[in-house]
Amino acid sequence: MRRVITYGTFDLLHYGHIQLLKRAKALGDYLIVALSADEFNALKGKKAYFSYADRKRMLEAIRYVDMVIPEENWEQKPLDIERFNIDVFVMGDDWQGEFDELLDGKCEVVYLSRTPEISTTQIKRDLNS
Ligand code: C2G
Repeated sequence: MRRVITYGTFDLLHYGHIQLLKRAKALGDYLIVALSADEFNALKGKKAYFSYADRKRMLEAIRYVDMVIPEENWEQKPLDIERFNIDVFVMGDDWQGEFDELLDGKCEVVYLSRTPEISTTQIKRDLNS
């Protein structure tokens, strides 16, 4: 059982997120999503439109997602890798290289290409224009 993990806010869920989750799941058999808690989003300088509970509910409805856990800080990644016996850590390539050192030797680290034309920020901008 190859276990995959990925992290993110996943606010205003869109097909870029779905594409990432689909490709992440294809790298193994079980996909855990560490979903940024509202408090952690504040640390990231983000304010999600949907609450953690609502974002979690939406992710849990996606066929590629097997488990959703809270992401509460930057430091938990190596602990999560241990705790959930993770084989593959996956992020979009806007994070290219960011976690190589932190996870060195702990698991495979894979950066997948982002879906270029869509983002939560773009959606908000378009809706406000
Ligand atoms: N993503 C993507 N294509 C898009 C938008 C997002 O592939 N058009 C990917 C991102 O690269 C990321 C995931 O979807 O891997 C979630 O995106 P965000 O919710 O924006 O996550 P982020 O705020 O980057 O949080 O500790 C890591 C952070 O929590 C990542």
